[in-house]
Amino acid sequence: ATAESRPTKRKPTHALALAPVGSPPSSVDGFVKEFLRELNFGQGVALSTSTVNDQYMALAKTVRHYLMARWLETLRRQFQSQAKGVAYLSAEYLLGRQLGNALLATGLTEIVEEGLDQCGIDLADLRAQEVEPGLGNGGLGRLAACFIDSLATMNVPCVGYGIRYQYGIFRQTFVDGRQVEQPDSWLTLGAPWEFPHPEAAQTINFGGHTEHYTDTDGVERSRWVPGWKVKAVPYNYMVPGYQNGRVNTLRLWRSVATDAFDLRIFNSGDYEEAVRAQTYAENISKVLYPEDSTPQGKELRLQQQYFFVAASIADLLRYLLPKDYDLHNLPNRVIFQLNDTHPVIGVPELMRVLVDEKKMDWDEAWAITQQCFAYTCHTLLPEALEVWPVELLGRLLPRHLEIIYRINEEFLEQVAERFPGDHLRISRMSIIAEFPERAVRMAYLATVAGAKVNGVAELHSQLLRDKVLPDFDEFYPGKFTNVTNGVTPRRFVKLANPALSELITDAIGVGWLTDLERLRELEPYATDEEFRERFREVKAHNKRRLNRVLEQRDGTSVDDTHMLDVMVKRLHEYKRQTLKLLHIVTEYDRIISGEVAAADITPRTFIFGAKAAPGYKIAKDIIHLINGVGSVVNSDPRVEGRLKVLFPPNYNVTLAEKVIPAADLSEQISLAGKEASGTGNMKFALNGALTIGTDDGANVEIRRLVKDDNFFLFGLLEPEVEDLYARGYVPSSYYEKNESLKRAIDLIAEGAFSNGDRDMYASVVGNLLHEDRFMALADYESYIEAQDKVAAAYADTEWWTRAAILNVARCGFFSSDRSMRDYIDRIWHTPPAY
Ligand code: CGF
Repeated sequence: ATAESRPTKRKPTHALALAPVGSPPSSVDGFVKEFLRELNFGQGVALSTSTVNDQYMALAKTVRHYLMARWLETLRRQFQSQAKGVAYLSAEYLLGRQLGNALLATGLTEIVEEGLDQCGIDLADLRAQEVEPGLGNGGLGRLAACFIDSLATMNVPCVGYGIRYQYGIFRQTFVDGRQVEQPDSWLTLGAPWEFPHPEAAQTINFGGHTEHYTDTDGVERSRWVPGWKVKAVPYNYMVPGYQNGRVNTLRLWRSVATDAFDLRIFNSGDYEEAVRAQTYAENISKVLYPEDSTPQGKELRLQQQYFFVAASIADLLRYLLPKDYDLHNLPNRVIFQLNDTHPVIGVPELMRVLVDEKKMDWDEAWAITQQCFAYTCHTLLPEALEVWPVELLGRLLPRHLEIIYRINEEFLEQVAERFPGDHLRISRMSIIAEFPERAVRMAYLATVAGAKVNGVAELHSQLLRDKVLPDFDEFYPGKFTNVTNGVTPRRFVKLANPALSELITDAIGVGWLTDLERLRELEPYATDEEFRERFREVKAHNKRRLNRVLEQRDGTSVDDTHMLDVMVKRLHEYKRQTLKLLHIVTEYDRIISGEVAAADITPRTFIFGAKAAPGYKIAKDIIHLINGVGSVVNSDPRVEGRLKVLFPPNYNVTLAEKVIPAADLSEQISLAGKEASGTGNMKFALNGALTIGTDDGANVEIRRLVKDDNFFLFGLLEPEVEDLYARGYVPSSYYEKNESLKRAIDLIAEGAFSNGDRDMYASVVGNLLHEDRFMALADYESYIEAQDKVAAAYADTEWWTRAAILNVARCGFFSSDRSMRDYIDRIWHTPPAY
């Protein structure tokens, strides 16, 4: 070819570089081409030699391509418009599997199914290959995942910030009925949904000391001279909205050693020491702390908290704001939502950045900070409110401790001014506790700094104001508000329960998935016999589906003629798995004592799913007991198979998506005043299970909406609980008074579930009889009565189905879209930005 005919190598023009990338064609052919290309060029294999994992990886990356243009476009518009957005700070995101959600968001499911079929691949096999990122413990982490889903679907700008733990929540196995924890190696087979950006790493400092100096402008300033540092490397994840063309970002941080740090040690010739330093740095994001609701106060935990919050604040200032941005406008650009106290160290961090680094005046910086943070409290248990010893905080973050002291000093001056001479109040409200050791009360710091403080259900928010932070409520009128939790209907109805979703759409048309209150239109169908029949067919279908899963993973099954009675949640004394167990033992005792014939008992399969924190001894003993009871009940011929107890190990989001749609009865039986909200309760009701529950958390609102007749209420009310505590609670008196309770406890104590061994469950029995902090024995009688009503009601199939349909129809309120609207209206003021 002559020089003239040779194609010229032209650089892309500016316009081209800026043009959004195109998506692959949304056709079966287009998909297959793209998928095979990924398989060949991405995985380096031919279809004929590819493994299921290769195919899964290729599929995930192909689906990513379909989201990419929307993602880049979202980022571009966000930067351009600088519209106010949410920076959701959460140490946990319990995401669940990503593939199904991405397919749903892009509307590609059918095309992919058909395309894969042409390649001889079953989509279901590839779905099953995905290991869910278990980067959370329970409700709090799952809530964060629901919220970012809703914000993307509602077109609200949001970046989720968190930690990319190398090991998420442990994998639970049972050995002789006891919980054994295994590491959760979720990254081993590849992580196709993440995008690492080492070039955008942030340096995070720790330790050292502070210095005070006079600046060139004559102002007294402070600076932090850190002792050691690590690098925070961001990993981006797509957060696609539901079929709306928007993709928000979740940015999770991984810790690695800084090059400089390494180099210095390498140069000194100490190779071993250098490797140790590397490991030390990487430890920060190594593992999720498996404590739910009871923080352990470990140093590494504080390192994690500061690590991700400091990285996130620096990231936001560096990448999401234009150069020379006037930080006085920050409150118009971002609101940092503190998901519990875990990220509260972000408050002194923002102050440090503004005052020490950006040289802003303290008062100005404080005014900005107070508008930029809002705090969600998720608990009522005093032991769950995080407190950091001053010694530890000062050693790890000396400058932050100084800042906290100053915030506290100024705050207490205000308190003293308002309440002169009220020293008790001042010590009650101090951010620094003096006993049993000097420590920073993170919830107080968050309350003082936050523009708003919210609880997570009506009752919880009320108790928060009345019992946990009453002084603060008085001091800051209007600061406290409630936002009742919610769950995303995309994952927990559409993806988890396609059969029900289809039935709903057949009845009321499309649109309900993004406007869940429309489920109300189902109400008239509750009285439609044919609809009820179809509704029951959906449940039966979901039970069969669950069976296939259980058979495959554990070799167990649910009898599909049984009522499915489910209690899935973290193992915690306040949630009262023991109360559920006492009910099962009572049913068993009724049969073996001859009180009722097995044939006259409503056949039930009980499913438990629960992880116990590895150091929580009594919780682990309870797990052991559940398994003990299960193995005896399941194999006793006198029971005639009418009762069955299943405890599939390693309950997680993936299993929840199969268990919840199959359930008939949802157990929400915490002691009144102890469960902040619960979100499992919402998922069950939306999937047509009836609730047996106490007047606690969001149960209160569920019951109000579905109406009393369609909810099995039992137990003490919160004021009665308080009253009973005050009068002196004696659990053994209930044991003495109630014959069937006595028999149930005696059966356990005498070894009926431990081959006659009376020691095996002595800790649980002793705890119930002599301590019973959460009053299981006090609520036993009322619980059994309610369970008897459940059994009778279940026998009336038509009544039960009607009530189940009404539960679905009336629970649209519990969409996390509604929660987000409430946050937006009352706290964030971040309207949609397209
Ligand atoms: O947060 C919880 C859950 N354990 O993660 N709290 N914390 N911490 C509460 O106990 C639940 O009641 C609540 O639903 C959940 C999310 O707000």
